[in-house]
Amino acid sequence: MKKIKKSIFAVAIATALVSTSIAPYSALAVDKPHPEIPLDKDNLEQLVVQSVERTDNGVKLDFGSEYDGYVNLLEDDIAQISIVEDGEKVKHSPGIEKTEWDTPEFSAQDEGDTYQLETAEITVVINKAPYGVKFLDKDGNLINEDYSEFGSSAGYEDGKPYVFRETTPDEAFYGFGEQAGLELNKRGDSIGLWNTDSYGYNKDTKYIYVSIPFFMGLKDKKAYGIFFDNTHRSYYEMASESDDYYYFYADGGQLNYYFIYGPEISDVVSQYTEITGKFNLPPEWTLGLHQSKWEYTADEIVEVAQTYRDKNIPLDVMHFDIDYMQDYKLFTWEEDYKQALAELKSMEGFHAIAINDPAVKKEEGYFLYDEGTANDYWAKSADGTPFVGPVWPGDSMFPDFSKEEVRDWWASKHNILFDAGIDGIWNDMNEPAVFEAEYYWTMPLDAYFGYEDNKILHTEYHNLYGHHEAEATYNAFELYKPGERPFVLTRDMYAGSQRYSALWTGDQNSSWEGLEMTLPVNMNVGLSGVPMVGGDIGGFAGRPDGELFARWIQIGVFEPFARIHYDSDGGDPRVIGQEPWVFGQEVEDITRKYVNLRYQLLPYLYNELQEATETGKPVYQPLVYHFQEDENTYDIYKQFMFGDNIMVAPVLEQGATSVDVYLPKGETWVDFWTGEKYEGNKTITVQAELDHLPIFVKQDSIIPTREVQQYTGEKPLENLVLDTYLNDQATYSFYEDDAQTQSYQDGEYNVTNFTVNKQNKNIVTFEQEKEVQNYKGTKLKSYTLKLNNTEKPSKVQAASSKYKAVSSAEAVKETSETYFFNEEENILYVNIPADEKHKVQVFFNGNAR
Ligand code: MIG
Repeated sequence: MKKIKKSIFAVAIATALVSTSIAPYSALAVDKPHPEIPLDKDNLEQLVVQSVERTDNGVKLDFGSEYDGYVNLLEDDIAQISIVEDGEKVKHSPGIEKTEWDTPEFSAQDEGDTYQLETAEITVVINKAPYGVKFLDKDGNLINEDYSEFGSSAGYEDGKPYVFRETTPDEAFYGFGEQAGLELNKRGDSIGLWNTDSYGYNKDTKYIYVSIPFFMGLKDKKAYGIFFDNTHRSYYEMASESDDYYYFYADGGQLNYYFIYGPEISDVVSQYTEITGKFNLPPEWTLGLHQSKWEYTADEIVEVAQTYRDKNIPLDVMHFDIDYMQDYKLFTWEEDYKQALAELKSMEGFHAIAINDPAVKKEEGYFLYDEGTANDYWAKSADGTPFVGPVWPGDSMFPDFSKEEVRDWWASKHNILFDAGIDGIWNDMNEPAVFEAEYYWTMPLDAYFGYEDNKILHTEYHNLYGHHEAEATYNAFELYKPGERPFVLTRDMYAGSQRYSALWTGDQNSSWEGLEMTLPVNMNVGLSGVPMVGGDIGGFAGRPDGELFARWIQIGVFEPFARIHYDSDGGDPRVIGQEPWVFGQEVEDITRKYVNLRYQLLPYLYNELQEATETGKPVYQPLVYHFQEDENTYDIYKQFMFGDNIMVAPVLEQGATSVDVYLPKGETWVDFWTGEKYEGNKTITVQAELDHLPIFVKQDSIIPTREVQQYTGEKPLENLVLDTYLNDQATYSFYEDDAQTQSYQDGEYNVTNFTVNKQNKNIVTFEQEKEVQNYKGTKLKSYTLKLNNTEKPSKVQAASSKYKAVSSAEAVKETSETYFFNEEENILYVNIPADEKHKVQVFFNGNAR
């Protein structure tokens, strides 16, 4: 079971590392990245609780001279566990959004050998000698406990905070943000978190761009989460050494983690995103298709956009990669790109996103350099001078985003992009990446941020650099586009960055492995509180052939963030592009088919994201998220749920024309294309020629869809199609707002609850309840109830008004109170006025009265 992953630091020089919080900033700080420093298990110091002091929200533990411990109860199902140096305060990282909690009711009991804290949901049992904590559910079942075989289950080893926990072979692990690998369940893995520019990463690359120190354990069908709020490089040995334990530790910083009890995975994600914040609703145009290439010429950007329109493939956004800048100088424009942008924006329905890097060209006379220098805004080298390192513009400076004044300054420059017509910002290279092999492509470790009297070493700040840049960028929208919804896309994150940004998963390979990897990567990112995620469709590094592109676009359209993006040609004229039409007619048609499908599903996708803003739930979900009771789903990563009702089972193998699909237990599944029904709890083989993506819909569900548009907002949503798969009863709570401003936060939205019910074999009814009606801008005139897999009705009526039978689905759409039955497909279409107050009844089999 043991999987060893290759470390990119493997050849670095071994050097002792000094942490910031435990040891003060010192000249001993090393300047180079280092091979992983394993935890020395022979050097663990046993902590013994000397005395326990009750506090307002838990207890303070006295370990004698060196350390204090805290157990704070934040909610019935959240406990915060920390050990800090004597007298020191527990720090919140910038990843934390919520710092004030209403302490839940709890009881505290000294039991002699242990001390117990009990809320309505969990009991925390603190063992005194040696110190350890275990968590029980309200029935006294063990959820998770410390592992003390090495003499100590938690503490500091040579300045490194560590925690050992017990596990059993059946426990699965999920989360950890963005991790390479061809698996969903991270049991057996060695994981490291250190944001790394990892061009062309593969399944064995240990360090990629994002560091989210949060994971879940799933055992006995119950889930808990651990969020280790430590921004230093950290390590997770997830039963990689033994089936009996796992442990995590960091190069420095405090021992401080949140324990969250489910038992549902969804509860854990929801509570984790209470702590770190929820994603905010993006403008709807960002949910359309995006197209991008590094090194599009200015003309190509306009031509490609126009070709999408000519070929009737929907597209919303063109991206401007670093080529638009003068000499890679941030916040400058090459004139031809500025004109291309103006032209693009004069065409119907295009939005534009511009890349922005952190590295500021070191050049006197360049306003950004001059201002940053005058104000002392740059990250520093160990000797206190501004750090200079090469990136695209040559020698560059790095804004110190840890300072609020720098974030404000950074935000204030974005008018240069917005005024030219840019709608969204794409933050790249924010590891921060530096073209310096000696320092492993980032700054030296002894570089620092912050103020002279409050320095933050690079070792501590590294994983936060992208987070703070995203925050600054987000604030630029509040500054210049007040009332509009920001859209930031970033490559690097820490926990909580979802508050500011969407994530794209970096420079994936255009390979079958790259395609397959997008699934588990997106799923674990989603489980880590970041719902808006997607990878470069077709892959970034290299070029796909037509077959690979076709398979990629089929799942790409289900990624919450859907962008085709690819690497520069390096001037090689033989290299082909990666637009849908370069692979020939068949692939072009396949692309159109699936992009159309995405645009039809937009109301559904938008609703799913809206829920994510409230509960943190992922949109691109692993099956286990949904089917925690079905242990067969625990390791499945080649299929995913797109929201709550749709399951996608793509072809991921070259040349394959069929795919095995597991249908989870407890549901009936309907083949989206054929209407064929299957009972769950079995694996079926589905034919899947190149143009076919197997999709299954949960029986008894309603999927809100709409007509295809060439771009979002092309046509108002006047007719909402309720694609209904009915056996017994299906419901849907439909959310609608203006899809672009912040006014939904003032309550300007509508919620309508639909219920479609099979009363008996002769009558199906439709009802709506307008739960909230505060969005006055709605254009909705009618619903099309699309009843799949049904029979020819004899009559449709609402109260005394009889609906009229018409002869096509199109005719139904045009006239309210009509219906049409498609006999070949066994689909019934009923046009119901949006203001229909009565129950609509569909009668079958001569039951008309
Ligand atoms: O060193 O801006 O991941 O999406 O096209 C490469 C050029 C810099 C890396 C990004 C990629 C982008 C490219 N960037």
